[in-house]
Amino acid sequence: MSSLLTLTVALATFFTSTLSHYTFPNLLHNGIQYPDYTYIRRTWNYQNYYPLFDLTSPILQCFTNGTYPNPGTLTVSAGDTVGFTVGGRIVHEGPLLFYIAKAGFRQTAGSMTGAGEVWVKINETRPIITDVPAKLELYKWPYYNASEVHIQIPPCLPTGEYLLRVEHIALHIAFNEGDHEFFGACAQLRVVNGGNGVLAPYTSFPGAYRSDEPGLLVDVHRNWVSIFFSIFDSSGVTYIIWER
Ligand SMILES: *[C@@H]1O[C@H](CO)[C@@H](O)[C@H](O)[C@H]1NC(C)=O
Ligand SMILES: *[C@@H]1O[C@H](CO)[C@@H](O)[C@H](O)[C@H]1NC(C)=O
Ligand SMILES: *[C@@H]1O[C@H](CO)[C@@H](O)[C@H](O)[C@H]1NC(C)=O
Ligand SMILES: [Cu+2]
Repeated sequence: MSSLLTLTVALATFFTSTLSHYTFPNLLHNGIQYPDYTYIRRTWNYQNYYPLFDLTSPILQCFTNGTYPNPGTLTVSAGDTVGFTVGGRIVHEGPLLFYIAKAGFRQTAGSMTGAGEVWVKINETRPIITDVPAKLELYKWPYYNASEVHIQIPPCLPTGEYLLRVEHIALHIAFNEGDHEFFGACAQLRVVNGGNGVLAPYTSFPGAYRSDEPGLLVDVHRNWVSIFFSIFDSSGVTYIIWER
């Protein structure tokens, strides 16, 4: 009896994690879908699709834990659009964000860790609100049920090597502090034909988020009147790259 129970619990856990959670395994560029974890660092959850909860973990940098196979670095032009496939589907309420980090002196996209104040947010997709007051139901999030996500490399981004970090934050039960779920991955890119943009402001992982900030300790099911437009601003990290 107890072994049957264990099996049932194990199966339930398996289905919960793989059916309702997600990864970002394939890079998309110029009509090509690259194989799993090619140009993308293989993430800590590539088999079980688990969410990351711990905002103090260095895993938050690129969603890797320890070693991963060398993914290589893809050459793209500034202004190109790149995408990530979603392993599973994005089935939770929450914003989709993209961050970028430039390789420093004597670093490459392959050698840099993503540690330190090196990250700049380049995009954040919020819910589409047509009625006020509004509950932030699943369908109001533009990436609900998405099987791929896309980002334009800013045309003004300077030439160089970069990590491009995709992040989806699930907020469906974030009314309990700590019950935010983080999913993401980093692509390694060599950006050519760049511009004269200035990256700012910088943040770090861990460090960018606090579990009690208004954007992460939030009931997305209640009736928002006006403050919903600012609930994802609270990390203090806003856009973007300034055109010089
Ligand atoms: C990360 O890897 C270490 C060492 O293998 C392991 O102890 C730890 O549980 C892993 N963390 C997660 C979140 O899987
Ligand atoms: C962010 O991404 C969204 C969705 O792809 C797009 O509509 C928007 O223009 C982007 N914003 C910036 C500042 O690039
Ligand atoms: C998600 O998308 C798939 C494929 O387009 C579709 O078959 C499915 O019905 C969608 N699910 C929901 C809940 O919208
Ligand atoms: Cu979940």
